Amino acid sequence: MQIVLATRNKGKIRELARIFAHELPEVELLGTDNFPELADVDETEDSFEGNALLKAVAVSRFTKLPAIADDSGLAVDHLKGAPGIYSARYSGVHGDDEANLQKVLREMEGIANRRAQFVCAAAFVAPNGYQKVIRAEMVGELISQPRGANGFGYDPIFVPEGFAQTTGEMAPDLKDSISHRGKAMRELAQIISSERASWEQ
Ligand code: ITT
Repeated sequence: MQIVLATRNKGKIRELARIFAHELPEVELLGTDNFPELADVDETEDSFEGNALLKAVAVSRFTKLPAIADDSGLAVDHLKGAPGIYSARYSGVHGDDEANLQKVLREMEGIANRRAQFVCAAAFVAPNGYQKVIRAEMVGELISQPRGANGFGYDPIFVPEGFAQTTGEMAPDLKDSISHRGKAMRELAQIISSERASWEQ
């Protein structure tokens, strides 16, 4: 069984490959690199779920294969949910993790309420029109000095509830076991497996 991962984010690709190797070892995951003609998908929806579906539909249509997409981000309570769906381009430059993180830190300077959550919408779309979207979250707090070189994005400033380490300091398997992406993708993998008859014809 082949499924295309509809993402160009290297940090996500690493995590998705790990999670699916565990959950659906019989699946061969193809990256978007296998399809050089594939155009970038504009994320024009106003929700994580909407954008995840947009990406998965576009990639499944183009490749004629089932596709999985992840739309995710950091929602900070004091910033009324920002950067939210704009997490990848909060500083103005898409994918500049360091600049995005520094912008959040500047906006949180001196702020006592540091509660935030990572959100992931995981979408699966098959060529026969089958669609599924799962959303999951990981709650925690923002620190003011980045720590840890594992992970990507905002991981160096995020400490999950019940832990002392940032997700940037955690061993990859520990992050996967509690993360927004781990939870959403494990649930999605179970559905992909149990509903195979509905999306495979
Ligand atoms: P694709 O659309 O190609 O998948 P992207 O990076 O543009 O890649 P998103 O629009 O979903 O993807 O943005 C996700 C951003 O949210 C990502 O760039 C990080 O800044 C942040 N983010 C999401 N999950 C994260 C995690 O587990 N750890 C740290 N930061 C995360």
